[in-house]
Amino acid sequence: MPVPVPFITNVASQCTIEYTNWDTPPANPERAVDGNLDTYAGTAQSTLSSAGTAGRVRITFPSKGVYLVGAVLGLWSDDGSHQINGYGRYENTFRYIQRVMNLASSTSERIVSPLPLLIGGTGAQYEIYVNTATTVYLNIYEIFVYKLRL
Ligand SMILES: [Ca+2]
Repeated sequence: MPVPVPFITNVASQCTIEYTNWDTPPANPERAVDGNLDTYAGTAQSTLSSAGTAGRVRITFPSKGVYLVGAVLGLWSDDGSHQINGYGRYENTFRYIQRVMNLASSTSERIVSPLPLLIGGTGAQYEIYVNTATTVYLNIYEIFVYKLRL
């Protein structure tokens, strides 16, 4: 008989989530952690005068541990292509892990799932980068934070 796999709960709603560096942070941040893939926290927006970071999504875990982190995002801009960089937080230091998404230019919303991050630490961060002067838009449909072990 197959052994049942224990259900791992998404603890994103227990995390502290901050939207840093955005000109306009999302108006309804609670919708990023409401467990509903159809609702989004949005629309975060930044206008850049040159290539750079449009904004960050910082996730602080409810406690230190090993977590699998993912998201469903809607991302677009008036010009340019995008990168999403993934960081882990270890105590109060953010460390770059890897680029979790490369996206060609799109002037209409495109819904994507970046590569998941496996982090042993205290938090995670997505950094949204654009390669030219433009306005960038982000809708965060859902953030997933699965605690795998203490
Ligand atoms: Ca949602």
